[in-house]
Amino acid sequence: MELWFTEYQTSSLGITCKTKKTYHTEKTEYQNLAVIDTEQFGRMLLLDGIIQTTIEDEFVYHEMISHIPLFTHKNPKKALVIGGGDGGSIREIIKHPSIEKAVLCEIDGRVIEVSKQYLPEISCALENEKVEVVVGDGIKYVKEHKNEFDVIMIDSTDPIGPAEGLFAIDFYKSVYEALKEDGIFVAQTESPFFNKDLISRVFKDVKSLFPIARLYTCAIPTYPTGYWCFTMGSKKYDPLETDIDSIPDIDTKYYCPKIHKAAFMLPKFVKNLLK
Ligand code: AAT
Repeated sequence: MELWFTEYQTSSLGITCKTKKTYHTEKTEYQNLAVIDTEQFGRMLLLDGIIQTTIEDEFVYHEMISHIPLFTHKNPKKALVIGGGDGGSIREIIKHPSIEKAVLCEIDGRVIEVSKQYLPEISCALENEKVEVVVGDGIKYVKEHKNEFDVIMIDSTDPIGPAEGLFAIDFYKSVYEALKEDGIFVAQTESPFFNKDLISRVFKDVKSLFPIARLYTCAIPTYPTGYWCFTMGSKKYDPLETDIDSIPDIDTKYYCPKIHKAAFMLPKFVKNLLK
């Protein structure tokens, strides 16, 4: 018997995948959590029926949320990931030799445990000695830390439920305060086709707080529209001025020095969202 999974991305559009196996389903304190295996994208982590990451395309998101800010910063030592319980962003951060400590603050401990069990390729660095895992609300964690991090990444679910506050200006203010004087933050900010108002509002908020605000994009086939963006706020370093010739060769599949700058070259309709 053929079994297919559909994520309803909007009320009139979805992505459908032929499945091979259901590894896990549970209702956690925060959300419905599932891991399924699909023909096209391999194992997939679902939260409330929404694709969070898949074995086949996770590299794009995790490399792009991490290496762009880490190589924009000249010497990142301490990094924080909010959300991202699958561990993919942490795995990329650990590839940077300058990193001394990487903290993961994920609200749902079950996402971490289930990722360790079924997505070892993604979660593999969570046991690294440089990594501290905190199970708790990222909003509270960021508020309680001042002047501490070089880079903060908001690797969050879509702006609903517990993640809603992670897209609010008050949260970005506490992110500003949790960063050191030359700190950088990046947030995943959804699809330029479907989330125009959100992208415009977040960019305006970030620009009102940080001297440098930038937006960059990449291609992620399993996220709505396949075209995704990240918003960066930086206190000192401009990613467009990164000396890309000095970026060392690290083990990546999407990110490379040329993409470091090319990702910021925006189509007109995306640029227009930032006016
Ligand atoms: N690495 C790609 C996976 C994610 S998962 C995002 C995580 O954010 C989830 O595990 C969720 O439990 C966690 N989260 C949500 N709200 C909070 C919060 N307030 N504090 C800490 N963690 C939180 C990103 C997927 C993007 C999907 C795009 N469609």
